[in-house]
Amino acid sequence: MKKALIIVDVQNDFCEGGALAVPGANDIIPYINLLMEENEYDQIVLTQDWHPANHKSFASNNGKKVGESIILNGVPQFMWPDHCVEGTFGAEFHKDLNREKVTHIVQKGKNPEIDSYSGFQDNNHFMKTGLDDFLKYHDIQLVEIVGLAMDYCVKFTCTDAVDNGYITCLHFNGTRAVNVKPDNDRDAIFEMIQKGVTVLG
Ligand code: VGL
Ligand code: ZN
Repeated sequence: MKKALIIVDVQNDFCEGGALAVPGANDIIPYINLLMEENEYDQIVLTQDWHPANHKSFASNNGKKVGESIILNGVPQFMWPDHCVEGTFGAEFHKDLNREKVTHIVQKGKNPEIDSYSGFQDNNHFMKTGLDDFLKYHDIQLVEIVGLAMDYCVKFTCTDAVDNGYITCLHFNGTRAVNVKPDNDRDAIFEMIQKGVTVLG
């Protein structure tokens, strides 16, 4: 059986000192590097949050405050600080992440009108990113998922992986939650387990 490692959004803006820093984010990088050393993955995929400067998930582009919510094209949208703007340092992968064995990169969140937490598709379930096609093309049946943030992009990537038919494992030690809402980390783990995600570590 072929397996892939999916590393979600390990980018400067989600790490220490970044525009949308996830507490403890930097601590997962050595763990992820070790996973890649100690396991033989058939594919290693990075996802990269990659927004145009006018992206509607930014509070600044809606005259809102960070933490408020709006309805964006029919779906609730949390208002984030400006982050992972295409071509900026914040959008780059963290320098300590070992990228030697990476076989594929998926950028998401490029359409200014809709956010894309999942590595598989946008939040409206309108456009696929190509990740499922890539994994199916390479006969991947099992995915292990790590990265940032556990309660947003990691959660939706995990639940979409289950929906797309993959045996899906989350490495608890390879992820951190941003927790902009109380108990969001706990709720996210509960949702993933209910969906059929196996939580490791
Ligand atoms: C993310 C909020 C906004 C994430 C991306 O990577 O979890 N969260 N954009
Ligand atoms: Zn984003």
